[in-house]
Amino acid sequence: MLKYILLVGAFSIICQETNGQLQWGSIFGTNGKNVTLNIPTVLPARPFNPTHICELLKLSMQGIGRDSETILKILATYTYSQRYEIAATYKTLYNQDLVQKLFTEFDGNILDVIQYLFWPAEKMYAKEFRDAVQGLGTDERSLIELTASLDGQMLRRVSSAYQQMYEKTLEKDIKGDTSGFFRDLLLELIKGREPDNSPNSVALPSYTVDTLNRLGSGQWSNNKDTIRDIFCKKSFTELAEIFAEYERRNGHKIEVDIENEFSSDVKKTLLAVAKCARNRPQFLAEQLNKSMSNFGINHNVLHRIIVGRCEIDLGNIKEEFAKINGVGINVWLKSAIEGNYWSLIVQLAGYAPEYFKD
Ligand SMILES: [Ca+2]
Repeated sequence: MLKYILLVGAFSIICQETNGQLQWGSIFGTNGKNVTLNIPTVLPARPFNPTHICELLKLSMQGIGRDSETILKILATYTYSQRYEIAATYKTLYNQDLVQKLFTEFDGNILDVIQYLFWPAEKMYAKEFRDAVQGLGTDERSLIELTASLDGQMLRRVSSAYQQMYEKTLEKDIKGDTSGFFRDLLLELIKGREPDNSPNSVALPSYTVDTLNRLGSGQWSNNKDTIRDIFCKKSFTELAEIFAEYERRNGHKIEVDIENEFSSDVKKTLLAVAKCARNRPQFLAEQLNKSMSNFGINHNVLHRIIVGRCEIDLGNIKEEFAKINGVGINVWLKSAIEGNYWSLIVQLAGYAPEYFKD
């Protein structure tokens, strides 16, 4: 049984890699625009037999000693909805909370990852927002990353999850921790931008470029509402078209003007939105790369990017990361984390675990 599951797990990783290569690169979508396909690193694994998986988990956590290899392989092989089903089955079979049981088997930072794997994404991001504002000071970089990179629909779900979890609104907590135009931008962003497939997103980008160009040099900060509405409300797809048109008409990228017109956190927020509209995987790869400092790694950034994107576009983020850093996420992480923690993270990112090496 153990061999069977491991074999299935290995096969699903191979399929993902194959898919990754087949899907990789740009294709021309039906509307003639250049579209890059998202490459997840965790896909629904088939066959899927929750009862057999639970029996294997139970066996792996029985008695003294534990079979970490099997447990982590299972955690990283299945999608969120499959894990949800596994946990429900485990409860039915053994009348025990699987996550609580896993918590008794491991310790340290891996527990946060395990928790996130069994939470819906909006709950994870609500916790990440909470960590960014809670207590003295503010983690502006995280607020910018989260509000600039998440889809509008997700941000609306996060606001609702936040209220349920902390009995106060995300809006109120952001208001209390930030000020000025930076605060206005964040509050507008958490309302959620238009979705990329919205029928409203086909407005001519040249109209918006007209509006921006009419503001004039040095005047953007006197027209904050206009800037806010463009950067915080329009879909990423539409923004990408606006920025391309802006560059065509003005002879330079919009980022040059953002740099000149604003400073500090406002500038960083607008640049982050621009980057996400152009290439979100690249933006997230940069955030991941910056999460490592002389003080070690920022575990929050690592957890939310790996867990939050593994079923969406972590494959694309890996490609971008390798371009920036020169090595893969798996190798890069070896200088910061180790053991089961490292193993779970890299498997979620679609790498083979290499359990017994190092
Ligand atoms: Ca605070």
